[in-house]
Amino acid sequence: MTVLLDSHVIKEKVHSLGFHQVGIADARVPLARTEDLTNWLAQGYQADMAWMEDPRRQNIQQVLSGVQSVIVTALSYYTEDEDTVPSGTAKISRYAWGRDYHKVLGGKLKTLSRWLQEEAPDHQHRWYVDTGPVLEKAWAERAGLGWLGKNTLLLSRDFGSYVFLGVVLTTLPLEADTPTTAHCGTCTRCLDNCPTRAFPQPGVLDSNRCIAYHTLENRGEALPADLPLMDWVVGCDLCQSVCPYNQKLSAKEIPADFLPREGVLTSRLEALTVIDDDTFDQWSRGMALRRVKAKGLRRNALHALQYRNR
Ligand code: B12
Repeated sequence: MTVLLDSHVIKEKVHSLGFHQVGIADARVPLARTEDLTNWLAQGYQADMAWMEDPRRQNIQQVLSGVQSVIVTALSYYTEDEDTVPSGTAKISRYAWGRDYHKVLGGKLKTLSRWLQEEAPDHQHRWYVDTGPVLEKAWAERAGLGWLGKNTLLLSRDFGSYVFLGVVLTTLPLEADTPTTAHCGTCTRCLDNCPTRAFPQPGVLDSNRCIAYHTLENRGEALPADLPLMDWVVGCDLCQSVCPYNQKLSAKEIPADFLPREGVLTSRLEALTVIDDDTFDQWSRGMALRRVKAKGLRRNALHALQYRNR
């Protein structure tokens, strides 16, 4: 039986895989956001993430030649657990509480791509979750999943910003969705709650000042001495936790994969300053925080403690 592959059929398939949101963007029209990326790079806001300068990120046709559509998916990772922890406990951001989202979304996107390959064998389909030179948030915005908030994250009324994004680039021509309007209004809670003032203007993040950047991507031996980590050791949620759209979310259909694993809400900063490689290796299996590595975690915990006690 031949299935007619139109946008509707594809979206049904995406939902059947457990994704919470899906939208389709026309890949033939260049993204206006590309110019924003150029400006962002010119300001040096990528800090040491030189891979952000990959020219393919500016032109999706260089990622997959002949790409006509971008299928953008979102999966919520919100759980009802409180993210407030007792003093002296290390703070680990929600995205890293459970199973590595690259694995969770990657599994689903692989299934989707294989299905597309079977149904449309004359076309090419390529999936990414975080791993490719693709402006995922900007494509999600164009595909109508939500708007880019003042904290720069993709945000929607129904799912807030605690969503992971994944994309499938395809040479299939598909009916595209319409972008939504932005609904941050005059609210500036995310900007005001950032202790390092990492947003030079609403909607623009300077990674050099971002706690998440320093805990996750800074590969230096030590962090800048004057950087307040506020006890964060893996990522940071300060510009999300205060967002009004993240307050009343339903965690009913969140994959069990994202429930907090042992230690993510209870590890003491002191203990993490001396966590040995083997213990970290055991603990971090299958988790996104593995990327920080034992050495990075020790560095972050030490910095957090030193900053507190200075
Ligand atoms: C690099 C990166 C980072 C960097 C830089 C973050 C950033 N904002 O760029 C660091 C390490 C800091 C980081 C942190 C986090 N990240 Co990250 N990150 C990425 C990555 C790989 C690329 C993002 C990117 O393209 N940045 C480049 C800049 C130019 O993009 P941008 O900020 O969106 O820039 C736009 C605006 O600045 C705007 N703009 C530019 N100039 C101007 C001027 C004006 C006036 C206006 C209004 C707008 C504007 O246009 C730009 C282009 O779209 C994506 C995955 C991907 N492949 O897309 C994940 C991704 C964005 N990260 C994600 C997550 C979960 C996080 C964290 C929440 C993790 C955590 N808890 O610590 C934090 C959030 C910090 C934050 N507020 O952004 C998710 C976000 C999901 C969502 N809901 O949006 C993504 C999409 C990964 C995924 N597949 O799910 N991340």
